[in-house]
Amino acid sequence: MLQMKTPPLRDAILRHLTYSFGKDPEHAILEDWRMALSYAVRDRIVDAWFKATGKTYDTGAKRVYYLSMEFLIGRLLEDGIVNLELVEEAKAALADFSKDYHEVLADEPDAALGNGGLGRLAACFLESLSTIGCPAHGYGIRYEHGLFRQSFVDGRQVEQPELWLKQRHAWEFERPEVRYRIGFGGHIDTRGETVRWYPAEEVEAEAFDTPIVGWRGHWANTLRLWSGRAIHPFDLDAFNHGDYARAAAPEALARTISRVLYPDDTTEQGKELRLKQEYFLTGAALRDILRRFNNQFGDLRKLPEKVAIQLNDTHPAIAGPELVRILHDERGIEFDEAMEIARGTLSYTNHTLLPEALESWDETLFGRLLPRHIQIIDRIDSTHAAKNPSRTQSMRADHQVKMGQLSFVMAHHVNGVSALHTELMKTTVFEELHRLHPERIVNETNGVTPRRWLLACNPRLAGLITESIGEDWVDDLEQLEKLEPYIEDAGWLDRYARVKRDNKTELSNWMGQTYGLHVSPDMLFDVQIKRMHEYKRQHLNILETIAHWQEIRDNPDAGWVPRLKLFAGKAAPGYFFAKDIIRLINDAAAVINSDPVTGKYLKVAFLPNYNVSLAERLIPAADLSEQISTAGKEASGTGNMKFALNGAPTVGTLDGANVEIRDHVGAENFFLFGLTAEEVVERRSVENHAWKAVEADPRLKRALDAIREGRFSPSEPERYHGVVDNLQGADYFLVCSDFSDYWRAQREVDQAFAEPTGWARMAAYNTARSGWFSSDRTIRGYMSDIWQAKSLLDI
Ligand code: DL6
Repeated sequence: MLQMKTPPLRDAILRHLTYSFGKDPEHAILEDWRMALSYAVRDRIVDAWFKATGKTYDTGAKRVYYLSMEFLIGRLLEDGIVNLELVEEAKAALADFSKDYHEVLADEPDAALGNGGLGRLAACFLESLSTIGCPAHGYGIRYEHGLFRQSFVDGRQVEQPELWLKQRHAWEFERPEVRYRIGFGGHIDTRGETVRWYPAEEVEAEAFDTPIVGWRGHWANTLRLWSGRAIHPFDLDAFNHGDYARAAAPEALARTISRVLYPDDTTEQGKELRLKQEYFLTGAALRDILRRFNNQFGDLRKLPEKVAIQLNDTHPAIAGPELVRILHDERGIEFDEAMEIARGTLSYTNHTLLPEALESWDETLFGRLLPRHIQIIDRIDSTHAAKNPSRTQSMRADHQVKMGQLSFVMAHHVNGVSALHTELMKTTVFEELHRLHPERIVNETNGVTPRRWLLACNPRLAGLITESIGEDWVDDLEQLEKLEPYIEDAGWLDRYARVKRDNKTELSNWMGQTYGLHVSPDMLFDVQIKRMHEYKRQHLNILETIAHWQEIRDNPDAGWVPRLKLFAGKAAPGYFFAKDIIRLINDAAAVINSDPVTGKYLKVAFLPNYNVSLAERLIPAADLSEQISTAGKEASGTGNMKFALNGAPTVGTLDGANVEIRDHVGAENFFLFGLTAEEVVERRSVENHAWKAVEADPRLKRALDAIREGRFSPSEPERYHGVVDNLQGADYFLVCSDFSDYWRAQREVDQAFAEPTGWARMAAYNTARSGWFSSDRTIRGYMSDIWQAKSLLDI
C-alpha cells in the first residue's frame, strides 16, 4: 500500500477547505470549517480502515455482522477527534484560523437514525468492536429523515421532520457500484424440488459506508447503510409526453423505502412499509455478506465458521428464512442442512418483553409481500415441531407470523440485555422454547462506550481521572476502581465535587442562553431523560414533583433542598397518553416555575428535542439519575449506566440493569424504592390496588386532585381527567402503588444532598465502580459466548 506522510491537521484543514470545498479562509462559513476539519480527520480514519480491512482479509478471520434497523450514532466528528487523540491539535488548528472548536463541533447535525436505547446500544457496540479490533460490519438503513424533531406549542409536543441530510454529511462514502435488487410480492414457481420466487416489484439497495474508528485509531470497521433506489430511475417516455410527475415516480417510490425511521420503538406501526424496510435491510445485508464470503471462502457449509450475524431485536428476523431461501432455492443445499447452516450463523438479541413490542405480522400481509418466505417459515415451524413433539406454541398461530419465536428457533444463541431481563425471558415470553433448548439463552448485560460517555462528554472528569490513575481506564474501564482510595482523600474529593459543580454551571449558563431558564448550580439537578412511555413512568416523577411543590407551599421555611427537575424525551406521535404526560409536565412547570413562594426551592423544565447531543450535555451535569420504571418492564437501560459513570447516583427500582448497577456501586450509593418484578405481578391481582394506594397516601391524593381540578390547566380543567382516571383506575404500571416509597426515597435524596461531602463520596463511588458497564466488556462477552470471534489487534 502507498505510504504517505500524514500532514499536520492544520494543513489538512486548509487543503480541504481549498480543494474539497473551494473556499478560502476569508469566505468560509461555519459549515465549511466543520466539513474541512471532518475531512481532515476522516482521512486519518481511512488509513486505519484500510489497514483493518487488509488484516481481516489476510488472516481469513471470522467477521461479525450486526443487523439493526437503528444506529443512533449522533455526531461523529468529536468521536473521531477524541479516538484519534487529536483534541488539542484540532483546537489549536482552529484557533489559528480564529475559529472556536466547540462551535465547529456543534455545527454537525445529530444523526438520529434510531429511537432510543436499542439504536444507541448499536452505536456503542460499533465503537467497541473497533476499539477491540474485532472485524465487523454494522448493517442498517440510511433514513433520509431520522427520528422527528420535537418542539412544544402550548406545552404540546409537535413533530417536524428531521433533516439531518440537509447539511453536508462528512462521514459517508457512497458506493454506487454496490447495489442489490430486493423484491416484493409476485409468485412462486415450483417444479419438483426446484422452487423459484419471481417478485412483482423490485427496488435496489445502494450502499453508503461510514468508517467507525476505535480508540487510538488502531482499527476501524464499517457501518454500511442501505438507501432505496429505482432500478429504472427515470421514465423518459413519460417525460417526453410532458408527464413529469410520472417520469420521476419510479425513483420517488423506491426512495420511500428508506425515507423515514418509524418513530416508535414499542408498538407495531406502519405495517406494510415497515415490513418492506425490514426485508430491504436484511435482504441487502445477506447478499453483501454472501458476496464477501464467496469471494474469500466459497464453501457455504463453512459459513458458521467465518460469519456471525447478530439480529438486533426481531426487526431483521427475516434473515432466518431469507438465508434458508438463498441456500436452498438458489444454491441447491438440502432444506434441513440449509436450516442448520443458517442457525449456525445467526444469533438474536431480545430487547423487550412488552407484549405490544414483540413483533408479529398478519399472515395475509406477510404472504403478499414475501410469498416464498412464508412457505419457508411454515416448513421451519413444522420441522421444529416434528423435532420437539412436546411443543405447544407455533410461530404461525392466530393467522400471524411471530417474529420472536422465529428468531429464537433460527438462532444458535438468544441473549437478554441484563441479568433480570434474561431470567424473565426464560420464565415469560420464551418459557416453552427455553425448556426445549435450555442452553440457548445467555445473558449479555448492556454497556456504554466510555470514549463518548465519559472521555468526550465530560472532559473535566476525564482529566481528573487520568491525572489520578493514568489513562489506561479509557479502554479498560474497570481500572476506575483504582479511584477508590482517592475518594477518602478530602482534597481529591473536593476536586471531584468541583468538576460536577463546573459542569452544572456550564449547563445552567447554556439553559439560560438557550431557553431563558435561569437556575442556580447549587440546586440538585435531578434528571429523567429517555423515550416517553408509561412503563418508564415520567408521570410518577411529575406527581412527586407536584406533591413536593404543594408541601413546600404549606411550609416554605422548612429548609428545603433546592431542586431542579429536568425532563427530556420524545413520545411516539400516535402515543396519546405519553403526549399528555409531556403536556402535563410542561403545564405543571409553567405554574411551579412562576410561583414566588417556592421559586427558590423548586424548578421544573422539559427540554425539547432530546437527542444524543443533548444527553452528552445533561449527563455530566446531573446529580441524580431517575430510573423509575415499573420493575420487570425495562429490559436493561443504558442511560442508567451513563449517569452512574458520570457520578450521578440513581433513584430507581429493581428493574433491568439497575439491579446490577446497585450491586456494583453499593446499596449505600443507590436510592432504592418500589415493588420488585414479582411483587408487581402480585399487586396487579389486588382488586382496586390503585384506589387503595391513593386512599392510603394523602400527598398522592392531593396531587391527583390538583391535576383533576385543573390547577395546571385552568383554561381547560378537564384536560388531564383521562390521565387521572387511568392512574386511579387500572394503573397497569403501578404508579400509585409505588408513589409512597418513591416519595420516601426522594426525601432520603434530599437529606443526603444536604451533606455535600457525603454526597460527593456517593457520586465518586458511582464513578469508581461503574467500570463493568463498558460496552467493551459487553462486546467481549458476545465475542466469546456467542460469536466465537477474535480480536485482530495483536496479530
Ligand atoms: O438493549 C437496549 C435497550 C434497553 O436498554 C432498553 O431497556 C430497552 O427498552 C430497549 N428496547 C427497545 C425495544 N424496541 N423494540 N422492539 O428499544 O433496548
